[in-house]
Amino acid sequence: PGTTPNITDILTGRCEEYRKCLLGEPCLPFYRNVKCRAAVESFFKGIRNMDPCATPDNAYDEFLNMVPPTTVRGTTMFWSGVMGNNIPQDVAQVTPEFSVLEETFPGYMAGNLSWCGATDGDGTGLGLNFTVCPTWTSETCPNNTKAAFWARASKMLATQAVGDVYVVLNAQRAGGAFNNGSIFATIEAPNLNQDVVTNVAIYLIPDFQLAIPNEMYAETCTNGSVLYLQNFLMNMNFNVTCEENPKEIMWLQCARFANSPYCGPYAKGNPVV
Ligand code: NFD
Repeated sequence: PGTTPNITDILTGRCEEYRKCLLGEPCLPFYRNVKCRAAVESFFKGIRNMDPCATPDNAYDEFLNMVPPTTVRGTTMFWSGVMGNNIPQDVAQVTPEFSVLEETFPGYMAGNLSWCGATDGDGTGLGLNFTVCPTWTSETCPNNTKAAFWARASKMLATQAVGDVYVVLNAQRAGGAFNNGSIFATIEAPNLNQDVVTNVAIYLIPDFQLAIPNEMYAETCTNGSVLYLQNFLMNMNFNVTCEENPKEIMWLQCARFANSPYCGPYAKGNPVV
């Protein structure tokens, strides 16, 4: 895939926006003192002149310690398998009760950007590739520059989460709503802290674009990989709740996909007229 050629300017601009609390997100006094030039420099420091498929796990640690992801108690929302329409991100943006990684300082800075290291140089002398980056697959390019970033930021998000947390899963995801190889499964869930997380609420949502009438869910809260996830979390001593098609998410899905059979009078839970 292509890269974001003016990534340095974008990162700097977004850093200034966040630092100055222009985004309306919970904005800590700590962030006011962030030096954006230094932050952007540290973002690149660990990946310059590096093989884009052999990024060290800790490549972004200096950066992430300068602008750590933080969320308000009881609001942290994870998602997995539902990226296509940005539904969790958009719900979180207009719902103060939910905070996703993409709303945190590092998540906002890096959101929707593409970048990678380069060992052979591309003439810019920056040790980055401004033309093309290898596609992520676990087989061909497991430790890619971008994957390492989201993995580490996700780990920090999970580690700092306190109170009730949420995870939005796609009931119709091929292979199961809870995917064993996902970042949620491998990094976020295992780094939640049993001592401070009071409940893990699973929000199981249908894929409104794939919606097939009369087949409400491929998975429910009581079968398949979602049941497995609940047992996994309960064995880790977490309180767990699970809700199918929760109204907290559905309102936005129905605003976007108003003709879906999951919306309107025939949707589950709504009175038949
Ligand atoms: P997904 P998830 N390496 O829908 N997050 O649970 C690379 F390179 O399956 C945010 O994996 O959900 N890409 C962002 C990967 C990105 C890998 C990633 C991997 N090992 C994670 N695994 C973001 N904002 O861009 C998955 N991907 C790609 C955090 C996959 O191709 C969020 O806090 C797809 O484009 C969220 O709770 C995207 O990552 C959770 O991790 C999502 O894969 C979602 O990761």
